[in-house]
Amino acid sequence: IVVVGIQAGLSEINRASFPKGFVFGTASAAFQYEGAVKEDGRRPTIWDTFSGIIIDGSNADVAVDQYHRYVEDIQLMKDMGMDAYRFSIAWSRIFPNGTGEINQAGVDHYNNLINALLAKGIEPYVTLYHWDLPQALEDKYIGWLNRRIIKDFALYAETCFEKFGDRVKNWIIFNEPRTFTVQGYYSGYEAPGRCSSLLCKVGNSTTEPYIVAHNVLLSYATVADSYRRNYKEKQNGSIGISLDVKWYEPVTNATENIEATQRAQDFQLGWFLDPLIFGDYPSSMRSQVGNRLPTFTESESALLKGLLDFVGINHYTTYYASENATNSIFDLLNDCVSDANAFAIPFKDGKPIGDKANSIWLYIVPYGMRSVMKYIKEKYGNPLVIITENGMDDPNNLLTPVKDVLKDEKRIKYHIDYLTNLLAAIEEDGCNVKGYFVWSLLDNWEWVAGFTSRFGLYFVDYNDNLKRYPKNSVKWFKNFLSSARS
Ligand code: PSG
Repeated sequence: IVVVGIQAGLSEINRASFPKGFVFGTASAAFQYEGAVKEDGRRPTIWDTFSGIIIDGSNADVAVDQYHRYVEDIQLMKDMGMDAYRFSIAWSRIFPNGTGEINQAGVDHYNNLINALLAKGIEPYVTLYHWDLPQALEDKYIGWLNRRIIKDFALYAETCFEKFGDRVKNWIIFNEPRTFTVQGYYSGYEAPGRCSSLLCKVGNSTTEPYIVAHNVLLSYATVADSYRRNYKEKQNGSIGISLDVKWYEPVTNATENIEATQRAQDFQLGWFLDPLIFGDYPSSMRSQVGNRLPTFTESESALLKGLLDFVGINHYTTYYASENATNSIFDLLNDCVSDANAFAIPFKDGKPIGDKANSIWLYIVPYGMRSVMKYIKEKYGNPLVIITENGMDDPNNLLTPVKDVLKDEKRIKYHIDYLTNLLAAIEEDGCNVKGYFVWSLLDNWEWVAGFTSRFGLYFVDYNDNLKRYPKNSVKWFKNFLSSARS
């Protein structure tokens, strides 16, 4: 669409353009937001102890201090007219040692947060695992590499259903298992920093990612089955997972590139969604990975199928895919797909696929949103989808005055263009989508990028007591959301 102005009234879409009941919210994660890492009984997670590179040398001990400022932050959501807030619970606040005794102070904190949201009419969407594994379980049995984790994770999840499920109706069991599997156990760039290259002390990049993913899937099945049997009816909620999905566009129409593009998608979305919908890994994965890929028993496979009430999709960007197995640039671009014998980059003939945001991997390609939605509809039988993350970042430019950083017209255009494509997917392609969450409410601690990346609708002043300031995109969303609901 042609963007003629920044006010929603002047762009062609607003809330009323979306189907009845469509939910708009912002998203966050405990480790990136809370801080207060030593308070109220919380014990360390694998991200507190992570010894890999954080590019600005920062840590998340304070982060953006949401642990203490959630009342103020909820008011910011309310000011925009947001319907919902997606946040994650820190496992190590509920069970500081991963298992064993419940920490009541941790339960109290999330009760307060949930009650404060509901008091303002904001619906909580709760992620149970956004990468912050209690260090105690890493020490005890190497965390996700050991099947023992299934039982401990199920205890944690059931405790959350038990304590919060009377008020929380939307559960996202895992955030982006592919990202933490690949970055934590293949490249080693993220916690727990295991890999076979010199970067890591221990690990095995060729086998561990597949073992971890397998244990994550079995954990999902155990938890979702328990929710369905013991809580769903009583609590009347729904349960899903958030998967990171780039759109892959074949770099040319050559058959080998089209086939490579399909393999790249199988190794990304299919790795997790095929088991959860069809009961097994994609056949391309089984043939390419061979005996390094764990297998499901018949009963596991039967259990996995049909346990998703919705599919959460975190979508940001689109890359070109081609057949080509060997290139070290893989690691840099967060595309560990060498087993897929597919190569994906955001360039063709040296030209970028779209405008770049700040993150090295984030190119702006709005039509990818529509393509991903259509692909999911066609391949997986039109399941209910929620966009659990979409957004873009600006650099933390220390020389630009705050008042200029607040002029984020690029972010406004990003959301207009992605939302327009999402709407087309719903209206013209018949995709079943019921929500859109912006990553993120506030600038926050962006993992390896530390504080150098600003994804927020609100700016956070790291030099002045973490004060929050609305960027222009806040005004845009406020206007967009103030239109009458359809
Ligand atoms: C998501 C998508 C890609 C890379 C990283 C993420 N991609 O397409 O290459 S991580 C994801 C995460 C959240 C981050 C946010 C922005 O769930 O915690 O802060 O996106 O990176």
